[in-house]
Amino acid sequence: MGAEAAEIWRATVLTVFPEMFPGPLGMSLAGRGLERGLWAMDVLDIRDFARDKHRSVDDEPFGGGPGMVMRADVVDAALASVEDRPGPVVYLTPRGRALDQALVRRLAEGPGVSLLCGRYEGIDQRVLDARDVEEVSVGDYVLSGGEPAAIALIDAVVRLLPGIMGNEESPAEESFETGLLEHPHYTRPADWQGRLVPEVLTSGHHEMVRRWRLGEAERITEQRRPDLWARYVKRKGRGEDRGGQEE
Ligand code: 6GU
Repeated sequence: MGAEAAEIWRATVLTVFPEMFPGPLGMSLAGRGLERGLWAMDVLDIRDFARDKHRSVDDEPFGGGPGMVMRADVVDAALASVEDRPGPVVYLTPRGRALDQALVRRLAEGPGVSLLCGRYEGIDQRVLDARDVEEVSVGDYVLSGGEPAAIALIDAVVRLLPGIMGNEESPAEESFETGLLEHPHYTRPADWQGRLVPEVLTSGHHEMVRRWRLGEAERITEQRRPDLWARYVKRKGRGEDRGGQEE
């Protein structure tokens, strides 16, 4: 039996701002995991794939208009350099499918991901058509580049990897895995400026605490996120034990 060394989950980032990485990913949970070799990250500078002496990665848009467009040939060379890496290639763009916990889970279960970060107005469409690239957005607002989105995606994936979370709650218990927003949390002091902690939480009655938290999570989800609530109610009606986003 070949004792194959398990490959660790690897993020490969393609960016014109490599100095943005690891950034926040070098700290806290993700940073400790990186130091301990529980995951790995390679950051490639797209500018290194430029061919001309000015190392230009962008040019004016055909048809006119503001901003610059990343060149197909440069991005293609950058993507060619990662094509043997395991896992999908994701282009971070507000035009993409919304990142949700289901996609995060799917990526965490795979061998890794290559993340293409765009800057400027976008990337020449022809290279996106020519290569197998999944477009992913982190929400309905515009960032000045894909880098903060890549950091958010990697953070969300890495915290699900084996060994990262330690003694903390299992991901199965938390928001978006249950399909509900989180219940409120309280710590000492029990009386803060006359505001008291809900009595049930100091009762020591674990089943009552569990039921109270579920009730609060349901109340808050129904109030704030009718979209999540409708899905939760539907799944509960079908007797499914796990909420959250479907694959
Ligand atoms: Cl993935 N990129 C940029 N530039 N803006 C975004 C985004 C991504 N997701 C939401 N806004």
